[in-house]
Amino acid sequence: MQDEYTLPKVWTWDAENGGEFASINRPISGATHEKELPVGKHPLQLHSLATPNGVKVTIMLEELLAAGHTGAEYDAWLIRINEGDQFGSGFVGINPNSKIPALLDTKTGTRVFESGAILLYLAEKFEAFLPEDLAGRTETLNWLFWLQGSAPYLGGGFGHFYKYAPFKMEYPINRFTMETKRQLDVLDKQLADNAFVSGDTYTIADMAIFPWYGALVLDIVYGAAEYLDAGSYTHVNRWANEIANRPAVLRGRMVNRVMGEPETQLHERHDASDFETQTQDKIAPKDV
Ligand SMILES: N[C@@H](CCC(=O)N[C@@H](CS)C(=O)NCC(=O)O)C(=O)O
Repeated sequence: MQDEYTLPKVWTWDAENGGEFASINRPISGATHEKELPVGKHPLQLHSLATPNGVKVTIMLEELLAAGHTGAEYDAWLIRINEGDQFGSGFVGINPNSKIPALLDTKTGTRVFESGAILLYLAEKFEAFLPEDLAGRTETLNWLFWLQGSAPYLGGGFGHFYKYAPFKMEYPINRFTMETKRQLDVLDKQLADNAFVSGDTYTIADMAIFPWYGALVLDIVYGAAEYLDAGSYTHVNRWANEIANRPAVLRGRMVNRVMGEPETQLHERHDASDFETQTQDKIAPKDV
């Protein structure tokens, strides 16, 4: 048994806590340095990284383009969160919460932060991937909000203690494994009766949930599929495989990606042709 933690009267910040993210986590908000954001040629300027939260948005943008919404052309700029880019003054100006993804619609000057809000903004702007009838729209938003509330238990809870904490601790791993499996069971039951998460059609709810729970069962995040017995969630697996093979999803997962095989990494995306010419294997063959 690990030593019990004796609470001090008042908590103080121990910057070197040994955890994977100790260098970027702080108990205060706001910018640490002045840095303007670059602006590209398209109305939509995305500042992001290909984490599950970031990928939700690049999947949506690629799906919109694939569906013929040419107004969804976008520039995707890389925010390296482990180097502190999210604390630059320009980024904090479009997201005071200093977390990717963040979007600026230069046509209207609208800033959008929180990945769920970005998906909803784009769905409403282009009238796509969100049912128009109130009942269908509400069911889609039920699942979008479900994801935004649930994923922190998967990422900040299970993923953190299973993979990133400085050592393995039974109590938090048990607690968050229990909750993660409960959430997978919720999804599995929903997908037993529905082709997509909110019904018969593919919506922003699928785009939000796939990068977390789809990636979990396909063993793309945390390497925990065996530990969670992820194969037993057969309906989640069926749905995840189908979504993973959509061309727009394959492209969306490449944008702002800085890990994995060089041909899967498109650090910045400014044009549809970048997928063919600007991946890391093409632009920096020896330097990746
Ligand atoms: N609820 C937010 C969560 C965003 C989030 O946690 N982003 C992480 C990467 S996945 C981040 O930017 N972390 C940087 C930091 O915490 O400093 C959303 O859905 O957009």
